[in-house]
Amino acid sequence: MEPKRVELLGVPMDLGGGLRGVDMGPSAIRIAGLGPRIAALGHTFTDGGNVPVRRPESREARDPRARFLGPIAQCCRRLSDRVERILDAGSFPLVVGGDHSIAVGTVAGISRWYASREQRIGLIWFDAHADMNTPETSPSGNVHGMPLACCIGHGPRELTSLGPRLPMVAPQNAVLIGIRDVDERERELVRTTGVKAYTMREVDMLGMDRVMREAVEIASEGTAGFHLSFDLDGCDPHVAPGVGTPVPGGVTQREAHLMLEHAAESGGLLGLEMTEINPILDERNRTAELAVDMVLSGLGKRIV
Ligand SMILES: [Mn+2]
Repeated sequence: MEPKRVELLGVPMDLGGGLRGVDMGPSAIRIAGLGPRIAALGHTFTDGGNVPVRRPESREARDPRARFLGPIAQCCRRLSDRVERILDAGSFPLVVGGDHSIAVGTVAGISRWYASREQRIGLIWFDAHADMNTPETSPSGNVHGMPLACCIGHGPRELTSLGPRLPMVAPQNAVLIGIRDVDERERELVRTTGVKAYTMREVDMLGMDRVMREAVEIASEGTAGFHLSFDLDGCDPHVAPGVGTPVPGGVTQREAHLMLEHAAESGGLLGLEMTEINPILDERNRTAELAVDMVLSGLGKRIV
């Protein structure tokens, strides 16, 4: 793989989830050696610092159907601007959360940059959950259960409108991988929007190799390439215990590596994002270390 200039942005946001702690994700992944290990691969690494985020203590949740929507949208707007500037500089955006609601900002930034060149982007979303609730369907009102819906044009206007157009990503270029816990009223959106969903059943039956080959094809069809948004809870809790909402029956460490290796080999990866690392629930930082391993595979690390 060609050497890249990789720029890290941390987004210490925990406004979108129900459990505290994912705001420490960016620190945990830095402590796990992210920068030096990316540099050791032959890339140039820059740490762009953190995007400022409001503390939940300083704000009221307000709308119970979309808690902290205002400050989340504000953070996503800042993040999207930073991501655009990274692309302007010819660098590769690597975003580390924080809860998964930050993906709206990342996707908005990448899609805006490509839209100004009259190109669209695809999206691969790795997750135990579909993240396709809306304020109308969400049982919890936690915005981290809504970002994929927002990226494909459903949800609060404060978030869906951050992109260059509505939707930021065409549903037919969006792929979900690894889901195994979908809310009752969320199902309909998963079924009807045109997003391709590879549940754990499909991963089991087809194998990650075929799933990822197909996913890359779908996300690349008519686009400049794709962003990969990786929620650590997509992995099995045995390998990634430090996540806010663990769900048994996830992908193995090796399957997750294979996914990132395919993304790297496709040549179409436009941005990469690691979310939902919760150091409070982790065991000696192993989930952050796993996230670093995943990033390295996504940036072209091979076994031999
Ligand atoms: Mn998620």
